[in-house]
Amino acid sequence: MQNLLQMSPESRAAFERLRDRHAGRLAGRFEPRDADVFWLRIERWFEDAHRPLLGLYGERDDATAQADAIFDCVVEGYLARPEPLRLLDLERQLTPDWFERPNMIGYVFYPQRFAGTLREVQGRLDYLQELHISYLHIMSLLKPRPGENDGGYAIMDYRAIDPALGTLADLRALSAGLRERGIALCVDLVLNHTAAEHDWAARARSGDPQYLAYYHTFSERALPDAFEQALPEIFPDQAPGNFSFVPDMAGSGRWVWTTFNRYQWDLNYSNPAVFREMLAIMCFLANQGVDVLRLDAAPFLWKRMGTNCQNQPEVQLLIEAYRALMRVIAPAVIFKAEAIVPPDELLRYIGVEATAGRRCELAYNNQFMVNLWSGLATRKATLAAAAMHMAPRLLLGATAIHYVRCHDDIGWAMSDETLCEIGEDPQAHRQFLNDFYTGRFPGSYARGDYFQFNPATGDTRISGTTASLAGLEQAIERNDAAEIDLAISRVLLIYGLILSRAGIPLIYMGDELGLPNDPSYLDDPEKAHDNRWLHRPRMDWTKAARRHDPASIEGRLFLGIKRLIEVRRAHPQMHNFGLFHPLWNDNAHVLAFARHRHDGHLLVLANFSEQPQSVQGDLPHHAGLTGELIDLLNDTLAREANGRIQLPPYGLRWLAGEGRL
Ligand code: OTU
Repeated sequence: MQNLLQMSPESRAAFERLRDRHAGRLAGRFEPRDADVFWLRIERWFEDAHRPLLGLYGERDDATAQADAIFDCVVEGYLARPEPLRLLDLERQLTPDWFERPNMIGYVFYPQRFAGTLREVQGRLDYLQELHISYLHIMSLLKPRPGENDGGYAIMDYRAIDPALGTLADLRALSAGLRERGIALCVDLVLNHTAAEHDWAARARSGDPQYLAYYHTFSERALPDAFEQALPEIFPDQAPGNFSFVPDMAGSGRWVWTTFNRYQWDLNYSNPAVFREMLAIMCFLANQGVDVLRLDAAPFLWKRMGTNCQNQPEVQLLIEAYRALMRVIAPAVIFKAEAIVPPDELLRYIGVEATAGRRCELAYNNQFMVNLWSGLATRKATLAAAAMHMAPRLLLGATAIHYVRCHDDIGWAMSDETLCEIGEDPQAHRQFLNDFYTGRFPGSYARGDYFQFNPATGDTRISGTTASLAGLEQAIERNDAAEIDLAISRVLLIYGLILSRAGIPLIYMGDELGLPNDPSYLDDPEKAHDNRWLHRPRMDWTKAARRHDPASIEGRLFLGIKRLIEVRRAHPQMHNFGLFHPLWNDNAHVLAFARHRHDGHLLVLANFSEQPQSVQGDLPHHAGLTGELIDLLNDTLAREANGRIQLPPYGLRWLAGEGRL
């Protein structure tokens, strides 16, 4: 009632219409309390959904009918929500910080590469539980187009599972199995584009005007040419340009907007029918037991002439509308923005400050990821420290995914501003990192490859697994025990750092065993042109079998990461909801930051060099920590005889103490 009274007259009218259309149906289907739950939730979120919908589609003559149709879809979603998930909705509403807790540990893989079918994945869940995984991102689940499919990011049917992996029943069984183990399931929602073979695309191709309006298509080059003026290329060497000519389309052929590959057709979100279709797909996936929807390529959803067609304000309206509507249907479900964009842009994707609770709960912290690799290459923490000073100090109900690498390449998207601030020339620094991580820089230990080298601009990105980029592959090949030690310490340092931060740390499958680059993709004609497959190796279960042997490389990494996870889980300071306090200190090799909560205080120190380092003894005082400090990772006292705090090569310290907020 409260929320109803606060609605704008327009929203209230739309709400009343919805009630007239559906009150009887809901009352007929549910116990009174479950019908009430629907009306309470929709009252709460109506305005939050209606306002952005009017912003997006309000100028249309049929705006009212379009909005009504979208709200009808919400009723259908709620009616279809299965009972165990309805209970989960209530549980998560009572535990809104469920994804912000210290026990959240993420893991990501291609099911085919981890185990095989979804049933086979289910058979391997014990392995994940050993690492206390509580968030599992399974990529590439839905039915892709046949043949080349961009690693599963070209979907032909959003309501079917890739037949090579199993069926929808298998997905439901897997998600139920995960739920029993307390593991949330994240699935990609590829919402920027469909495969060219999707039913909508097939109808558009045949000239059906209703479906032509689902995509951005052009009979002549004039508009594409005008757009191209300001558009970058995402895959310049495998898919140059942003438009593809489809010769048999609507008679004489048309140009279709294809930001990524020619077989990935960008959807037209200025058409409310597209919005509604994707909402229905979100409901469908949520109702199969998906907990986290990863909004793939979110920045690209809205096009505007004269811009790079990324991060347009309408993208945020789309996210806000989807966010509010899904909260009515499935409050257990959260959104993760896949937006690999500069930090100030990124903050618009998650709900911070004025937008708290209205946008995505999660977003990848790409900045921290690239700064970790930059830190290892330069042996300096300066860039990561400078970037941290720009980050928000307090997050509530939203947080970051911290990761070391993912299935994509590493692009050096650190902000130019921060690079200049620490005295680095942005272009020269990126060039150095490219040289370093492809092993071209003298003395580099890394074994990576260029990804999408663009001769026009000199831009490139990097492919390679964590182990290979951190020097393990080379050290093993040279049989150099000291180098192996260092490489292992590097991997543990960067994984330790993502485990030190707020939010969800995300392990890429196989990094915990040091899996090296896998060049076998070159033998597969569907993959050979895309060297991101270099760092998407198959799980090596023979190596995994050595994970409990502390003398093996696999054991040192696996047990090392596992221990960090266990310490993290045990300490409330690791909860996302706390104050974050980045710190400068007197040693450029050492990254320092503090985390404060009413129930615990922590100073994190990380040494990016292969030499022992130390920092000023009064750093804890500057960080707001008092009294005796205990290192949670080895139970020792922190301060040494000379008053300085010592760190071993690539050392990480988690110093806990008393403090003030
Ligand atoms: C995403 O990545 C996926 O992670 C990729 O695997 C897909 O190929 C792609 O979308 C298309 O579906 O540009 O280089 O800001 O950086 O969406 C990878 C977001 C990408 C983009 C991101 C994209």
